[in-house]
Amino acid sequence: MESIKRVAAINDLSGFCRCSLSVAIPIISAMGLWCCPLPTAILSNHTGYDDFFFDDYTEKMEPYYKMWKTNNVNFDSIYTGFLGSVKQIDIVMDFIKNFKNDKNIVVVDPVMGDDGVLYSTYTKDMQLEMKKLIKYAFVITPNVTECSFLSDTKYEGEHISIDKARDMCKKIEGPKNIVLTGIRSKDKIINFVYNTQTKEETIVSRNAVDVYYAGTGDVFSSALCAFLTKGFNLKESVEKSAKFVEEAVKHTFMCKLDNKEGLAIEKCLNLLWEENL
Ligand code: PXL
Repeated sequence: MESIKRVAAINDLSGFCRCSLSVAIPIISAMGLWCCPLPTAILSNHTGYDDFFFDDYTEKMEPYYKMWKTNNVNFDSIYTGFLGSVKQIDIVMDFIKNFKNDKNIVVVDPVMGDDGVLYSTYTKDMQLEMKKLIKYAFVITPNVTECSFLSDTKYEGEHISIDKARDMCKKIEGPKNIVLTGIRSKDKIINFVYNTQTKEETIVSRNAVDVYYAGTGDVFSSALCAFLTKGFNLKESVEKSAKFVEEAVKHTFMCKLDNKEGLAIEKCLNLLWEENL
């Protein structure tokens, strides 16, 4: 009997916008994996809109996941994304201590900000706490803004040199691997993959489309987590995830859709099925 691998996805549920759990669930499921959500907050829409309803789920998270423990549930990977408070980051570390074993992997997307600024719900203390959480990760997937905050480096835009990318990654302590996403270079988007132990580095570049879509990082990290859970190595997983994002961006751009609403992944999910990428 073939078992279905499981991903514990710790992220918010934003009802309107393709981000966080609203993309993690379909992407992970489309790849034949079982996505088990642990919500961190429930929002009407993401915080990039001027107005949003935000229901913090901090107090519920522990009793929720303790039932998973009581019911002897286990996971092949643990994937964390948007977190709404310092306490929540601590709860996620406890979650990892409870569910990490010697086989499963931890993917931390340190969702903190974009374009050089932290998201409106993100405090300085949360930033410090995130530096602790990333120590548990097999891989983290910061964008240039998040990498700057995590490495205490001045943000100077998305057009950074590989030397600067490497310098920032070297300053980040804890995770085994870093995939620094969204570096811009002429008409390319570069993902800089850095192994903090062997110092090995890989550059994965794709064609850029000059529009920013909300939740693109969540789409990339969800796919990356799923490919890793399926057993692809990090380089293959980054290549396939980056290719998927490029296809989704091209499709969304072609359809002239609102960039605040995120990537129109619905008609691209078939690409994730088995050998389509
Ligand atoms: O895509 C990152 C993200 C996730 N969740 C929420 C957000 C954002 C970015 O704005 O607001 C609630």
